[in-house]
Amino acid sequence: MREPGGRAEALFLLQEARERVDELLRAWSERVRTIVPGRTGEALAYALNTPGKRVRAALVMTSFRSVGGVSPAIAAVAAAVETVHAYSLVHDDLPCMDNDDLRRGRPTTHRAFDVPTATRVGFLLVPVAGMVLAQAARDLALPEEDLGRMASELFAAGGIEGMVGGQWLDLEAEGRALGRDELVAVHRGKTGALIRAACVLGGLAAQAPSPARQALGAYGRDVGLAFQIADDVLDATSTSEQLGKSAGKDAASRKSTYVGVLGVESARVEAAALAQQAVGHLEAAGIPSGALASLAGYIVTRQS
Ligand code: GRG
Repeated sequence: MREPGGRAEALFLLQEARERVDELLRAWSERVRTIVPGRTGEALAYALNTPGKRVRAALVMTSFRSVGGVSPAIAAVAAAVETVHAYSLVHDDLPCMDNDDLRRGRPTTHRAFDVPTATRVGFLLVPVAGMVLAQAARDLALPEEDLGRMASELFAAGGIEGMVGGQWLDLEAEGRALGRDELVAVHRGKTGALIRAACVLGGLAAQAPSPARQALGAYGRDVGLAFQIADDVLDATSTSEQLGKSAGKDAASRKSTYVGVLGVESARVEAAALAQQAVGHLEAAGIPSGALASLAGYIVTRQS
């Protein structure tokens, strides 16, 4: 089996995703400001037009190409996934959740504006994601049935059986030691579900057959969990300057994490094993795995 790795390739894929998705999100920020007036529109643009690593975007675009997709319009699907992610970050940072001041190296939305505005912005980003996705399907000339499938995947991943459910469990568990199975459920929900959906959406946009989409989903499920384990490690081992968000928050809020359960080194080993396993799903399905292996390797060795 090919080792996950290829850091240079991963960095190239991320840079490409950043350039294309940032441009689209800049245009959407302008557009939503004409729809949502005043301070809320300004805050919406602030939250949407923001510098992320674009890991989810790179996963959409690379999954698409891995199963034969060729259109540059796939960047618009990636932008829709990043819009749901942007919503989650705005709400995650609110005082009623993680209560954070710093995100992507700048003040969180409720700090730059205020809590009611940031709360509205988070909710508004969900229908914006719907608009971005619908435009993406038009750009890709996909039939409405495929748009329906993509929307169903994306919003289910963002909902109670995915991101919202995982975050809910996470909040409820603060100050309580979770068993490993519970911790896996939190991580798969709050972080893994959207990452898995990113990969599946790439397959749907390419109109890949069901076995290929399932293999992408299995890859995404494993790298999604690996991503959050790596996040736990970074929270425990990095500085806020390196991360662009507050470090050391998990210990301060007595959150259960992989680092708490396994320690830093074993958590790293677990994340690397998941990355390997993820690539194995692609190989078993005969999907060219090089670029997705590079991204899996990046996800578990990243520094921010
Ligand atoms: C109503 C209970 C309830 C929840 C609302 C807020 C929310 C839904 C879910 C939170 C999901 C969340 C923020 C999980 C953490 C995921 C994570 C590790 C984010 C950081 O991702 P990166 O490193 O960030 O890709 P950038 O900034 O690079 O995009």
